[in-house]
Amino acid sequence: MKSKELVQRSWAEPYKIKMVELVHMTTAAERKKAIEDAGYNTFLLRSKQVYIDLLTDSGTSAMSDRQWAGMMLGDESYAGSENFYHLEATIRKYYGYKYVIPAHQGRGAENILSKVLIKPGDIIPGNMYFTTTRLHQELAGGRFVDIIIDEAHDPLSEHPFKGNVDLKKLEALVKEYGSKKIPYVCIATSVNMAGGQPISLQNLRALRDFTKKHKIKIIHDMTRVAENAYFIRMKEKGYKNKSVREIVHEICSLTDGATMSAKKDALVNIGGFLAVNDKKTYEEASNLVVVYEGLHTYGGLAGRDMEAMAIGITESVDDDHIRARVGQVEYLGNKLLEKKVPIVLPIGGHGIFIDAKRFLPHLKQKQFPAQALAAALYVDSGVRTMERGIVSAGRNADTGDHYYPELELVRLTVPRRVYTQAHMDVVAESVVEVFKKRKSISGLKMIFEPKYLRFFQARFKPL
Ligand code: PLI
Repeated sequence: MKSKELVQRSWAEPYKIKMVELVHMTTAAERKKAIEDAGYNTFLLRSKQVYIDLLTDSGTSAMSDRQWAGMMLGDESYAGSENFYHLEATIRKYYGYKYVIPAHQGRGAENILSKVLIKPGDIIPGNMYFTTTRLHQELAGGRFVDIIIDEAHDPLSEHPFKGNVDLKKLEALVKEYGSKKIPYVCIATSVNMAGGQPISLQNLRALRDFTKKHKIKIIHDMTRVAENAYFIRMKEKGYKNKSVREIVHEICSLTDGATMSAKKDALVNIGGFLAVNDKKTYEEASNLVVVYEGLHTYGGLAGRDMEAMAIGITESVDDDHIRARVGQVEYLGNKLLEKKVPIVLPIGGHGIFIDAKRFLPHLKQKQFPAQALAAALYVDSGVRTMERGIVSAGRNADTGDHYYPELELVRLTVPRRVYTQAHMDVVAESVVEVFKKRKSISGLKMIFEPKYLRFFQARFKPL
Protein backbone atom coordinates (compact mmCIF):
# COMPACT_ATOMS: atom_id res chain seq x y z
CA MET A 1 0.00 0.00 0.00
CA LYS A 2 1.31 3.46 -0.89
CA SER A 3 1.81 5.84 2.02
CA LYS A 4 -0.73 8.34 0.61
CA GLU A 5 -3.38 5.61 0.63
CA LEU A 6 -2.56 4.80 4.24
CA VAL A 7 -3.06 8.42 5.19
CA GLN A 8 -6.35 8.51 3.28
CA ARG A 9 -7.83 5.74 5.46
CA SER A 10 -8.48 8.16 8.32
CA TRP A 11 -9.59 11.76 8.63
CA ALA A 12 -6.57 12.37 10.86
CA GLU A 13 -5.49 15.99 11.05
CA PRO A 14 -2.98 17.13 8.39
CA TYR A 15 -1.02 19.16 10.99
CA LYS A 16 0.68 18.76 14.32
CA ILE A 17 0.40 20.88 17.45
CA LYS A 18 3.13 23.47 18.13
CA MET A 19 1.58 25.57 20.90
CA VAL A 20 -1.21 24.83 23.37
CA GLU A 21 -3.71 26.89 25.34
CA LEU A 22 -4.61 25.54 28.76
CA VAL A 23 -8.31 25.03 29.44
CA HIS A 24 -10.22 25.37 32.67
CA MET A 25 -11.88 22.65 34.72
CA THR A 26 -14.73 23.48 37.08
CA THR A 27 -16.91 21.62 39.57
CA ALA A 28 -20.59 20.88 39.02
CA ALA A 29 -21.47 23.30 41.85
CA GLU A 30 -19.43 26.08 40.18
CA ARG A 31 -21.13 25.44 36.84
CA LYS A 32 -24.60 25.47 38.37
CA LYS A 33 -23.88 28.87 39.89
CA ALA A 34 -22.24 30.14 36.68
CA ILE A 35 -25.21 29.32 34.46
CA GLU A 36 -27.62 30.86 37.00
CA ASP A 37 -25.53 34.05 37.02
CA ALA A 38 -25.51 33.96 33.19
CA GLY A 39 -29.33 33.90 33.05
CA TYR A 40 -29.23 30.40 31.48
CA ASN A 41 -27.67 31.90 28.36
CA THR A 42 -24.38 30.30 27.30
CA PHE A 43 -23.38 33.58 25.56
CA LEU A 44 -23.23 35.21 28.99
CA LEU A 45 -20.76 32.74 30.51
CA ARG A 46 -17.15 33.79 30.88
CA SER A 47 -14.78 31.68 28.81
CA LYS A 48 -12.88 30.72 31.98
CA GLN A 49 -16.02 28.94 33.15
CA VAL A 50 -15.97 26.72 30.04
CA TYR A 51 -14.07 23.46 29.51
CA ILE A 52 -14.74 22.58 25.85
CA ASP A 53 -16.12 25.52 23.92
CA LEU A 54 -18.49 24.50 21.13
CA LEU A 55 -20.43 27.77 21.22
CA THR A 56 -19.36 28.66 17.71
CA ASP A 57 -16.86 28.02 14.95
CA SER A 58 -16.68 31.78 14.39
CA GLY A 59 -13.32 33.39 15.10
CA THR A 60 -12.33 30.38 17.16
CA SER A 61 -10.02 28.60 14.68
CA ALA A 62 -6.37 27.94 15.42
CA MET A 63 -4.22 29.86 12.95
CA SER A 64 -1.26 28.13 11.32
CA ASP A 65 2.39 29.05 11.81
CA ARG A 66 2.26 30.59 8.33
CA GLN A 67 -0.65 32.81 9.28
CA TRP A 68 1.16 33.93 12.45
CA ALA A 69 4.28 34.62 10.39
CA GLY A 70 2.07 36.66 8.03
CA MET A 71 0.88 38.75 10.99
CA MET A 72 4.47 40.01 11.32
CA LEU A 73 4.26 41.30 7.76
CA GLY A 74 1.38 43.63 8.65
CA ASP A 75 1.64 46.86 6.68
CA GLU A 76 -0.23 49.21 8.97
CA SER A 77 -0.45 52.14 6.57
CA TYR A 78 -3.80 53.90 6.70
CA ALA A 79 -4.22 53.71 2.94
CA GLY A 80 -3.09 51.23 0.30
CA SER A 81 -1.67 48.56 2.65
CA GLU A 82 0.28 45.84 0.82
CA ASN A 83 -1.76 43.27 2.76
CA PHE A 84 -4.95 44.57 1.15
CA TYR A 85 -3.53 43.92 -2.32
CA HIS A 86 -2.47 40.41 -1.26
CA LEU A 87 -5.98 39.77 0.07
CA GLU A 88 -7.60 41.16 -3.07
CA ALA A 89 -5.41 38.99 -5.32
CA THR A 90 -6.17 35.91 -3.17
CA ILE A 91 -9.93 36.49 -3.35
CA ARG A 92 -9.72 36.97 -7.13
CA LYS A 93 -7.67 33.80 -7.50
CA TYR A 94 -9.70 31.41 -5.34
CA TYR A 95 -13.18 32.91 -5.54
CA GLY A 96 -13.05 34.81 -8.81
CA TYR A 97 -14.89 37.96 -7.67
CA LYS A 98 -13.61 41.16 -9.28
CA TYR A 99 -13.95 43.89 -6.67
CA VAL A 100 -13.14 43.42 -2.99
CA ILE A 101 -13.96 45.55 0.05
CA PRO A 102 -12.71 44.34 3.44
CA ALA A 103 -15.00 44.54 6.48
CA HIS A 104 -14.38 43.94 10.16
CA GLN A 105 -16.52 40.76 9.98
CA GLY A 106 -19.47 39.27 8.11
CA ARG A 107 -22.20 41.53 9.47
CA GLY A 108 -20.17 44.61 8.54
CA ALA A 109 -20.25 43.44 4.92
CA GLU A 110 -23.97 42.58 5.23
CA ASN A 111 -24.75 46.08 6.47
CA ILE A 112 -23.02 47.74 3.51
CA LEU A 113 -24.43 45.34 0.92
CA SER A 114 -28.01 45.61 2.27
CA LYS A 115 -27.83 49.41 2.28
CA VAL A 116 -26.55 49.46 -1.32
CA LEU A 117 -28.91 46.93 -2.89
CA ILE A 118 -32.17 47.00 -0.89
CA LYS A 119 -34.92 49.63 -1.20
CA PRO A 120 -37.80 49.89 1.31
CA GLY A 121 -40.50 47.37 0.37
CA ASP A 122 -38.12 44.96 -1.38
CA ILE A 123 -38.30 41.20 -0.97
CA ILE A 124 -35.12 39.18 -0.41
CA PRO A 125 -35.61 35.46 -0.99
CA GLY A 126 -33.02 33.18 0.58
CA ASN A 127 -32.19 29.57 1.44
CA MET A 128 -33.19 29.92 5.11
CA TYR A 129 -32.63 32.95 7.28
CA PHE A 130 -29.47 33.75 9.14
CA THR A 131 -29.81 35.99 12.19
CA THR A 132 -27.54 38.93 11.27
CA THR A 133 -28.20 38.68 7.52
CA ARG A 134 -31.98 38.92 7.93
CA LEU A 135 -31.69 41.75 10.44
CA HIS A 136 -29.60 43.87 8.04
CA GLN A 137 -32.08 43.15 5.24
CA GLU A 138 -34.91 44.32 7.52
CA LEU A 139 -33.03 47.39 8.75
CA ALA A 140 -32.57 48.40 5.09
CA GLY A 141 -36.36 48.19 4.61
CA GLY A 142 -36.51 44.75 2.99
CA ARG A 143 -38.33 41.56 3.94
CA PHE A 144 -36.67 38.14 3.91
CA VAL A 145 -38.68 35.24 2.46
CA ASP A 146 -37.55 31.64 2.93
CA ILE A 147 -37.34 29.67 -0.35
CA ILE A 148 -35.32 26.67 0.83
CA ILE A 149 -36.70 23.20 0.03
CA ASP A 150 -39.15 21.82 2.63
CA GLU A 151 -36.77 18.99 3.52
CA ALA A 152 -34.43 21.54 5.16
CA HIS A 153 -37.00 22.12 7.90
CA ASP A 154 -37.26 18.40 8.66
CA PRO A 155 -34.43 17.19 10.91
CA LEU A 156 -35.06 13.57 9.85
CA SER A 157 -34.92 14.09 6.09
CA GLU A 158 -31.69 12.68 4.69
CA HIS A 159 -31.81 14.75 1.51
CA PRO A 160 -28.13 15.16 0.53
CA PHE A 161 -28.54 18.84 -0.40
CA LYS A 162 -30.87 20.37 2.15
CA GLY A 163 -29.47 23.80 1.28
CA ASN A 164 -31.17 23.69 -2.14
CA VAL A 165 -33.60 26.35 -3.28
CA ASP A 166 -37.16 25.42 -4.19
CA LEU A 167 -37.44 27.20 -7.54
CA LYS A 168 -41.23 26.97 -7.45
CA LYS A 169 -41.25 29.08 -4.28
CA LEU A 170 -39.04 31.66 -6.01
CA GLU A 171 -41.18 31.63 -9.13
CA ALA A 172 -44.29 32.28 -7.02
CA LEU A 173 -42.57 35.30 -5.41
CA VAL A 174 -41.59 36.73 -8.79
CA LYS A 175 -45.20 36.30 -9.95
CA GLU A 176 -46.60 37.96 -6.83
CA TYR A 177 -44.21 40.91 -6.46
CA GLY A 178 -42.48 41.24 -9.85
CA SER A 179 -38.74 40.92 -10.32
CA LYS A 180 -38.18 44.67 -9.80
CA LYS A 181 -39.03 44.21 -6.12
CA ILE A 182 -36.42 41.46 -5.76
CA PRO A 183 -32.94 43.02 -5.89
CA TYR A 184 -31.20 39.71 -5.26
CA VAL A 185 -31.57 36.17 -4.01
CA CYS A 186 -29.40 35.51 -0.95
CA ILE A 187 -27.75 32.10 -1.17
CA ALA A 188 -25.77 30.65 1.70
CA THR A 189 -23.40 27.80 1.10
CA SER A 190 -23.48 25.29 4.02
CA VAL A 191 -26.77 26.61 5.40
CA ASN A 192 -26.03 27.32 9.04
CA MET A 193 -29.52 27.28 10.57
CA ALA A 194 -30.46 24.07 8.71
CA GLY A 195 -27.52 22.23 10.29
CA GLY A 196 -24.60 23.13 8.02
CA GLN A 197 -26.35 21.68 4.96
CA PRO A 198 -24.97 22.14 1.42
CA ILE A 199 -26.54 23.43 -1.77
CA SER A 200 -25.78 21.43 -4.94
CA LEU A 201 -24.17 22.87 -8.05
CA GLN A 202 -27.04 21.52 -10.11
CA ASN A 203 -29.51 23.54 -8.04
CA LEU A 204 -27.33 26.64 -8.11
CA ARG A 205 -27.03 26.38 -11.89
CA ALA A 206 -30.81 26.13 -12.26
CA LEU A 207 -31.17 29.15 -9.98
CA ARG A 208 -28.63 31.05 -12.11
CA ASP A 209 -30.65 30.34 -15.25
CA PHE A 210 -33.87 31.47 -13.61
CA THR A 211 -32.42 34.67 -12.10
CA LYS A 212 -30.68 35.59 -15.34
CA LYS A 213 -34.00 35.41 -17.13
CA HIS A 214 -35.59 37.72 -14.56
CA LYS A 215 -32.55 40.02 -14.15
CA ILE A 216 -32.20 39.21 -10.44
CA LYS A 217 -28.75 39.06 -8.82
CA ILE A 218 -27.49 36.19 -6.68
CA ILE A 219 -25.56 37.26 -3.60
CA HIS A 220 -23.60 34.47 -1.99
CA ASP A 221 -23.15 34.20 1.77
CA MET A 222 -19.86 32.34 1.38
CA THR A 223 -19.01 32.06 5.07
CA ARG A 224 -18.64 28.26 4.80
CA VAL A 225 -18.15 27.75 1.06
CA ALA A 226 -15.27 25.28 1.34
CA GLU A 227 -17.30 22.93 3.52
CA ASN A 228 -20.13 23.08 0.98
CA ALA A 229 -17.66 22.33 -1.82
CA TYR A 230 -16.42 19.28 0.07
CA PHE A 231 -19.97 17.88 0.27
CA ILE A 232 -20.44 18.48 -3.46
CA ARG A 233 -17.30 16.48 -4.10
CA MET A 234 -18.52 13.64 -1.87
CA LYS A 235 -22.18 13.57 -2.91
CA GLU A 236 -22.84 15.23 -6.27
CA LYS A 237 -22.56 13.28 -9.49
CA GLY A 238 -19.59 14.29 -11.60
CA TYR A 239 -17.49 15.97 -8.89
CA LYS A 240 -15.62 13.05 -7.32
CA ASN A 241 -12.39 13.93 -9.11
CA LYS A 242 -12.59 17.70 -8.74
CA SER A 243 -10.66 19.48 -6.02
CA VAL A 244 -12.40 21.54 -3.35
CA ARG A 245 -10.56 24.53 -4.76
CA GLU A 246 -12.07 23.98 -8.23
CA ILE A 247 -15.56 23.46 -6.83
CA VAL A 248 -15.32 26.61 -4.67
CA HIS A 249 -14.41 28.58 -7.79
CA GLU A 250 -17.30 27.10 -9.73
CA ILE A 251 -19.81 27.94 -6.97
CA CYS A 252 -18.64 31.56 -6.87
CA SER A 253 -18.75 31.84 -10.66
CA LEU A 254 -22.51 31.22 -10.56
CA THR A 255 -23.13 34.23 -8.32
CA ASP A 256 -22.80 38.01 -8.71
CA GLY A 257 -21.21 38.87 -5.43
CA ALA A 258 -20.66 37.72 -1.87
CA THR A 259 -20.51 38.60 1.77
CA MET A 260 -18.00 36.67 3.82
CA SER A 261 -17.38 36.18 7.49
CA ALA A 262 -13.75 35.08 7.25
CA LYS A 263 -13.97 34.03 10.90
CA LYS A 264 -15.27 30.61 9.80
CA ASP A 265 -13.91 28.87 6.68
CA ALA A 266 -11.06 31.32 6.19
CA LEU A 267 -9.42 30.44 9.49
CA VAL A 268 -8.98 33.86 11.08
CA ASN A 269 -10.06 35.24 14.43
CA ILE A 270 -11.46 38.44 12.93
CA GLY A 271 -12.26 39.71 9.43
CA GLY A 272 -14.62 39.58 6.51
CA PHE A 273 -15.28 41.16 3.15
CA LEU A 274 -17.75 42.12 0.49
CA ALA A 275 -16.93 41.10 -3.08
CA VAL A 276 -18.86 41.92 -6.26
CA ASN A 277 -18.44 41.73 -10.01
CA ASP A 278 -20.39 44.83 -10.91
CA LYS A 279 -18.58 48.16 -10.85
CA LYS A 280 -21.56 50.31 -9.87
CA THR A 281 -22.33 48.22 -6.78
CA TYR A 282 -18.64 48.30 -5.91
CA GLU A 283 -18.45 52.08 -6.19
CA GLU A 284 -21.50 52.60 -3.97
CA ALA A 285 -20.26 50.07 -1.43
CA SER A 286 -16.75 51.53 -1.35
CA ASN A 287 -18.30 54.91 -0.65
CA LEU A 288 -20.44 53.55 2.21
CA VAL A 289 -17.64 51.50 3.75
CA VAL A 290 -15.79 54.68 4.74
CA VAL A 291 -18.83 55.66 6.81
CA TYR A 292 -19.23 52.39 8.72
CA GLU A 293 -16.00 50.37 8.62
CA GLY A 294 -13.00 52.39 7.44
CA LEU A 295 -11.18 53.16 4.21
CA HIS A 296 -11.89 50.74 1.33
CA THR A 297 -8.38 49.30 1.60
CA TYR A 298 -8.76 48.19 5.23
CA GLY A 299 -12.48 48.12 6.15
CA GLY A 300 -11.99 48.03 9.90
CA LEU A 301 -9.09 45.58 9.85
CA ALA A 302 -5.42 45.92 10.67
CA GLY A 303 -2.99 45.11 7.84
CA ARG A 304 -1.90 42.01 9.75
CA ASP A 305 -5.50 40.76 9.91
CA MET A 306 -5.81 41.01 6.12
CA GLU A 307 -2.53 39.12 5.70
CA ALA A 308 -3.71 36.31 8.01
CA MET A 309 -6.97 36.18 6.04
CA ALA A 310 -5.22 35.89 2.68
CA ILE A 311 -3.15 32.97 3.95
CA GLY A 312 -6.18 31.42 5.70
CA ILE A 313 -8.19 31.46 2.46
CA THR A 314 -5.41 29.55 0.71
CA GLU A 315 -5.31 26.95 3.50
CA SER A 316 -9.09 26.65 3.68
CA VAL A 317 -9.50 25.18 0.18
CA ASP A 318 -6.88 22.49 0.70
CA ASP A 319 -8.45 19.04 0.23
CA ASP A 320 -6.69 17.42 3.19
CA HIS A 321 -7.63 20.27 5.51
CA ILE A 322 -11.31 20.20 4.68
CA ARG A 323 -11.54 16.42 4.80
CA ALA A 324 -10.15 16.39 8.34
CA ARG A 325 -12.36 19.29 9.38
CA VAL A 326 -15.58 17.65 8.23
CA GLY A 327 -14.23 14.25 9.32
CA GLN A 328 -13.97 15.41 12.92
CA VAL A 329 -17.54 16.71 12.90
CA GLU A 330 -18.72 13.37 11.46
CA TYR A 331 -16.79 11.51 14.14
CA LEU A 332 -18.71 13.35 16.87
CA GLY A 333 -22.03 12.93 15.06
CA ASN A 334 -21.57 9.20 14.61
CA LYS A 335 -20.80 8.77 18.32
CA LEU A 336 -24.14 10.39 19.15
CA LEU A 337 -26.03 8.42 16.52
CA GLU A 338 -24.66 5.16 17.99
CA LYS A 339 -26.36 6.11 21.28
CA LYS A 340 -29.61 7.10 19.53
CA VAL A 341 -29.31 10.78 20.41
CA PRO A 342 -31.66 12.66 18.05
CA ILE A 343 -29.58 14.92 15.78
CA VAL A 344 -30.18 16.65 12.46
CA LEU A 345 -29.45 14.39 9.50
CA PRO A 346 -27.35 14.22 7.41
CA ILE A 347 -24.40 15.34 9.55
CA GLY A 348 -23.43 18.84 8.40
CA GLY A 349 -20.13 20.61 7.95
CA HIS A 350 -19.46 22.75 11.00
CA GLY A 351 -21.21 21.08 13.88
CA ILE A 352 -23.72 18.63 15.23
CA PHE A 353 -27.23 19.93 15.78
CA ILE A 354 -29.23 18.16 18.49
CA ASP A 355 -32.97 18.05 17.83
CA ALA A 356 -34.28 19.46 21.12
CA LYS A 357 -37.92 18.71 20.22
CA ARG A 358 -37.15 14.98 20.15
CA PHE A 359 -34.60 15.16 22.99
CA LEU A 360 -37.05 16.93 25.35
CA PRO A 361 -40.52 15.97 24.08
CA HIS A 362 -42.05 16.92 27.43
CA LEU A 363 -41.33 20.64 26.80
CA LYS A 364 -43.36 23.00 24.61
CA GLN A 365 -41.44 25.22 22.19
CA LYS A 366 -42.42 28.34 24.12
CA GLN A 367 -40.62 26.85 27.13
CA PHE A 368 -37.36 27.20 25.15
CA PRO A 369 -36.27 23.54 25.07
CA ALA A 370 -33.02 24.13 23.15
CA GLN A 371 -32.00 26.95 25.47
CA ALA A 372 -32.71 24.68 28.47
CA LEU A 373 -30.76 21.80 26.92
CA ALA A 374 -27.71 23.98 26.21
CA ALA A 375 -27.74 25.07 29.86
CA ALA A 376 -28.09 21.46 31.08
CA LEU A 377 -25.16 20.31 28.93
CA TYR A 378 -23.00 23.06 30.36
CA VAL A 379 -23.89 22.11 33.92
CA ASP A 380 -23.14 18.44 33.22
CA SER A 381 -19.62 18.87 31.84
CA GLY A 382 -18.61 22.46 31.13
CA VAL A 383 -19.20 21.93 27.40
CA ARG A 384 -20.61 25.15 25.94
CA THR A 385 -23.07 24.95 23.05
CA MET A 386 -25.58 27.33 21.47
CA GLU A 387 -29.36 27.49 21.09
CA ARG A 388 -30.55 27.58 17.45
CA GLY A 389 -34.31 27.53 17.85
CA ILE A 390 -37.09 29.85 18.92
CA VAL A 391 -34.79 32.26 20.77
CA SER A 392 -32.48 32.68 17.76
CA ALA A 393 -35.44 32.99 15.39
CA GLY A 394 -36.67 36.12 17.20
CA ARG A 395 -39.91 37.92 16.45
CA ASN A 396 -41.72 38.79 13.26
CA ALA A 397 -40.82 42.44 12.58
CA ASP A 398 -44.41 43.24 11.41
CA THR A 399 -46.54 41.40 14.00
CA GLY A 400 -44.15 41.28 16.95
CA ASP A 401 -44.96 37.57 17.53
CA HIS A 402 -42.30 34.92 18.18
CA TYR A 403 -41.36 32.95 15.12
CA TYR A 404 -41.87 29.24 15.88
CA PRO A 405 -39.25 27.54 13.69
CA GLU A 406 -39.66 23.87 12.83
CA LEU A 407 -36.05 23.36 13.88
CA GLU A 408 -35.46 23.67 17.63
CA LEU A 409 -31.78 22.85 17.87
CA VAL A 410 -28.72 22.90 20.08
CA ARG A 411 -25.59 23.42 18.02
CA LEU A 412 -22.37 21.71 19.01
CA THR A 413 -20.11 23.78 16.79
CA VAL A 414 -16.60 22.46 16.22
CA PRO A 415 -13.87 25.12 15.95
CA ARG A 416 -11.33 24.40 13.20
CA ARG A 417 -7.98 22.84 14.17
CA VAL A 418 -8.60 23.35 17.90
CA TYR A 419 -9.88 20.23 19.66
CA THR A 420 -8.77 16.59 19.55
CA GLN A 421 -10.62 13.33 19.09
CA ALA A 422 -10.46 12.81 22.87
CA HIS A 423 -12.27 16.11 23.37
CA MET A 424 -14.98 14.88 20.98
CA ASP A 425 -15.26 11.71 23.10
CA VAL A 426 -15.82 13.80 26.25
CA VAL A 427 -18.48 15.86 24.48
CA ALA A 428 -20.30 12.73 23.30
CA GLU A 429 -20.16 11.21 26.80
CA SER A 430 -21.70 14.33 28.28
CA VAL A 431 -24.50 14.50 25.71
CA VAL A 432 -25.31 10.83 26.30
CA GLU A 433 -25.31 11.38 30.07
CA VAL A 434 -27.73 14.30 29.76
CA PHE A 435 -29.85 12.25 27.35
CA LYS A 436 -30.22 9.59 30.06
CA LYS A 437 -31.53 12.13 32.57
CA ARG A 438 -33.46 14.24 30.04
CA LYS A 439 -36.78 13.92 31.87
CA SER A 440 -35.34 15.95 34.75
CA ILE A 441 -34.74 19.01 32.52
CA SER A 442 -37.34 21.72 32.96
CA GLY A 443 -38.27 24.57 30.65
CA LEU A 444 -37.32 28.24 30.93
CA LYS A 445 -39.03 31.60 31.07
CA MET A 446 -37.49 34.61 29.34
CA ILE A 447 -37.03 37.43 31.84
CA PHE A 448 -35.02 39.88 29.70
CA GLU A 449 -35.37 40.28 25.94
CA PRO A 450 -33.20 42.68 23.91
CA LYS A 451 -34.73 44.22 20.78
CA TYR A 452 -32.16 42.99 18.24
CA LEU A 453 -30.61 39.50 17.95
CA ARG A 454 -32.05 38.59 21.34
CA PHE A 455 -30.26 35.24 21.62
CA PHE A 456 -26.96 36.97 22.37
CA GLN A 457 -28.08 38.73 25.54
CA ALA A 458 -31.49 37.40 26.64
CA ARG A 459 -31.83 36.12 30.22
CA PHE A 460 -33.94 33.24 31.48
CA LYS A 461 -34.94 31.46 34.66
CA PRO A 462 -36.21 27.92 35.21
CA LEU A 463 -39.96 27.43 35.21
O1 PLI B 1 -20.28 36.85 12.82
P1 PLI B 1 -20.01 37.65 11.57
O2 PLI B 1 -20.52 39.04 11.67
O3 PLI B 1 -18.59 37.60 11.16
O4 PLI B 1 -20.79 36.91 10.38
C1 PLI B 1 -22.17 36.85 10.30
C2 PLI B 1 -22.59 35.59 9.63
C3 PLI B 1 -23.10 35.63 8.36
N1 PLI B 1 -23.51 34.50 7.74
C4 PLI B 1 -23.43 33.29 8.31
C5 PLI B 1 -23.91 32.10 7.57
C6 PLI B 1 -22.93 33.17 9.58
O5 PLI B 1 -22.85 31.96 10.13
C7 PLI B 1 -22.51 34.34 10.31
C8 PLI B 1 -22.06 34.28 11.64
N2 PLI B 1 -22.21 33.17 12.35
C9 PLI B 1 -21.94 32.98 13.63
C10 PLI B 1 -21.43 34.04 14.54
C11 PLI B 1 -22.19 31.66 14.16
O6 PLI B 1 -21.92 31.40 15.33
O7 PLI B 1 -22.65 30.81 13.37
